[in-house]
Amino acid sequence: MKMITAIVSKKDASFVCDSLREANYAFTKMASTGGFLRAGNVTLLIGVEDERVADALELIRLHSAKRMEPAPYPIGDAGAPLSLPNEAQVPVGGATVFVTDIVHFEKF
Ligand code: 2BA
Repeated sequence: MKMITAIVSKKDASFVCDSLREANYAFTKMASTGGFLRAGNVTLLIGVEDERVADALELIRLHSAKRMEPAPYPIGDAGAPLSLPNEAQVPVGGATVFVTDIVHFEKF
């Protein structure tokens, strides 16, 4: 058995969780905060049988891949040159995933 610890952005968390739920994975969802940017993110603890690890990772990858999305410049942003379009492409999403061996698993 393995424990997948997946840190995903808040924006993607509900999509990742829905897909895991639909595929019958048991998991725990925790509100967390990035140590560097101090922005909120979501940490998922997913205990899975070895043979289901790849499938679970694929679901996480599918719903939280790093991508570029348009974001509007703040209105009245003094730093934005007038000639720029009113939105910019910013990186969003992405997941940090750890897969660890579980030595012992029990439910009481
Ligand atoms: P990512 O590397 O994609 O990390 C996103 C979030 O995943 C992190 O949020 C943290 O909550 C978690 N995480 C990443 N690596 C981890 C690890 N080895 N152990 C435990 N948790 C981990 P933040 O810490 O707020 O970082 C947000 C983004 O800032 C990072 O995105 C990275 O692009 C950048 N970053 C983080 N630390 C940095 C540093 N020391 N110097 C420069 N940039 C850094």
